[in-house]
Amino acid sequence: LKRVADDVRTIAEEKGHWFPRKIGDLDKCNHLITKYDPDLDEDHPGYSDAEYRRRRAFIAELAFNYKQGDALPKVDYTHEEVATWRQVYQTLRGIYPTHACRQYLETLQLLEKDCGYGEDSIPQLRAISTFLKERTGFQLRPVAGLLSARDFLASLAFRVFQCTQHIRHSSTPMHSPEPDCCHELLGHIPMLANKEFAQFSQEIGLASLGASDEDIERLSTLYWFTVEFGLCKQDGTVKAYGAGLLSSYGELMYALSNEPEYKPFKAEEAAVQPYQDQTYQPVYFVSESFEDAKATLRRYSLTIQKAFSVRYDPFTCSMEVLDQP
Ligand code: TIH
Ligand code: FE2
Repeated sequence: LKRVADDVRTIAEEKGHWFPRKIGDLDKCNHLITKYDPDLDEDHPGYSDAEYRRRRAFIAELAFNYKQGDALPKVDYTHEEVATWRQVYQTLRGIYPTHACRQYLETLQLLEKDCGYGEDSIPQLRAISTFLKERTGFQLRPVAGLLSARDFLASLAFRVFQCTQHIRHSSTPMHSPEPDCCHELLGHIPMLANKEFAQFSQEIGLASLGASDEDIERLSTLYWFTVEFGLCKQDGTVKAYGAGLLSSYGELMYALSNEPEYKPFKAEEAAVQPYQDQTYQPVYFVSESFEDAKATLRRYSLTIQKAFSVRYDPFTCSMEVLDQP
């Protein structure tokens, strides 16, 4: 239950949705979406694998018990899990030089040098969070699965990225319709280690706080077509910067083939484009450059109308809310 009564009610609360005011409030932003669940969905490759389901439940429990400020849980990955990781790492690593954007390649190299990235073991969130915090101020928090868009975006406002810790089923290494550690570690982390990217991720988060349901829907769709599945031009060719592409060999190859449709990236258009979350995207948005994607997203975030504005105070890790009557 939320305690509102003893707070002074501001315009922010009267006209909009509750949102976290301090970093510890992220403990309340844990509403999961149960979609593609290995316990409930017959199409999930783990559905008929009791051991996989037990493992998922165990790792999910680590996230459910986590409170802001706790040490990040370490997972002792099994041989089978490491074998899946190795296969994913090796295959993707081979095509990154030709398929990933420059910014991604730069930080991936750093992660390999300073953070234990490699095919032999699955890096732990604890070490990565320390690395990120020094580079861009982002920190990680474990999450049991797919979060509601509102909760997920809210954490970005605090430079907190919510990461799953389980791995995809060994039978589907080249694509997973749900996030797993391959997606977080190979898709998101290298991008979050880039200063510019970290900044616009936080800006999307700030824009989401207290926004209407319709604005959250548009913002999360925009997030989908950029942070998850964005392409950009670099040195005359198209490269991937979206995490959902950079963690899926199958979709990365497909996205940069001549099969899918490309549209020039425009925020207003991408924010309302219907999307596909069970298999490859039929449409990708290509921006003129990485910098252009960033500037466009930032401009869009500023157009979201709210009755107040927020500013993050990094000293107290809390939001300053400024009413704008
Ligand atoms: N499809 C991605 C992968 O195979 O790594 C994972 C996800 C991206 C976006 C949502 S789930
Ligand atoms: Fe993601």
